[in-house]
Amino acid sequence: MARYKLHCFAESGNAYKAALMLNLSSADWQPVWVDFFNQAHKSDEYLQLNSLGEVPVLETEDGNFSQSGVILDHLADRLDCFKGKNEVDKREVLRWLFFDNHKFTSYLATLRFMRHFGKTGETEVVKFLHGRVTGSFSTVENHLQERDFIVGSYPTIADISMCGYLFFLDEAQIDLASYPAIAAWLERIKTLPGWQHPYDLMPRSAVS
Ligand SMILES: N[C@@H](CCC(=O)N[C@@H](CS)C(=O)NCC(=O)O)C(=O)O
Repeated sequence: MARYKLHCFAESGNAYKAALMLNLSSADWQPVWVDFFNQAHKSDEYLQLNSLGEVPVLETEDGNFSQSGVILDHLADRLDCFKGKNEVDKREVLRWLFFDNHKFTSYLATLRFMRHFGKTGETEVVKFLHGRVTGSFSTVENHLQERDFIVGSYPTIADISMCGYLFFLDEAQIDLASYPAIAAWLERIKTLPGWQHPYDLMPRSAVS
């Protein structure tokens, strides 16, 4: 049995953050597919695993963890990689994890869901989300003009978290042409040994 079991589905950028970390770290892991589009994450069985009713969950020898940021933090500690190298960088990693969860992933994931899976058309809500996404992209673009990775010269879990939905940008209908520093950063992430696209790393639903 693998050391880590990741409850996930390939369309999930949040699950991808954990899967990518596991793969980049050469960890012994296996995916456990969650039938998200049939609401498996709201079943009694799944709620026993994660009372938040969210994907991902990582099963480990220390216990089960949910929230991708918590999972990344745990793995960085346990596997001793992709951590901040000093006190300032450690806080910088946390700063960007919070930013990602609040302003970056949250709006982008919802925008992509509405456009690609919900097929809602360009409603007022979609237009609002598009504005929030492009605003946060500008912030990240400015930040990355000065550095190769989120905290500086080396990759950390902040990069792994922030890039979670950026390999689905076609589905979100966001064009990177206006964000060359983000595009270059993504190319750097793709060269890390063990990088794979989310659709190659986790089981995919038949309906997506
Ligand atoms: N902040 C959480 C977000 C997790 C999340 O929202 N996951 C989605 C799938 S990508 C989900 O399970 N949504 C179900 C729901 O919101 O009820 C994390 O980083 O893990």
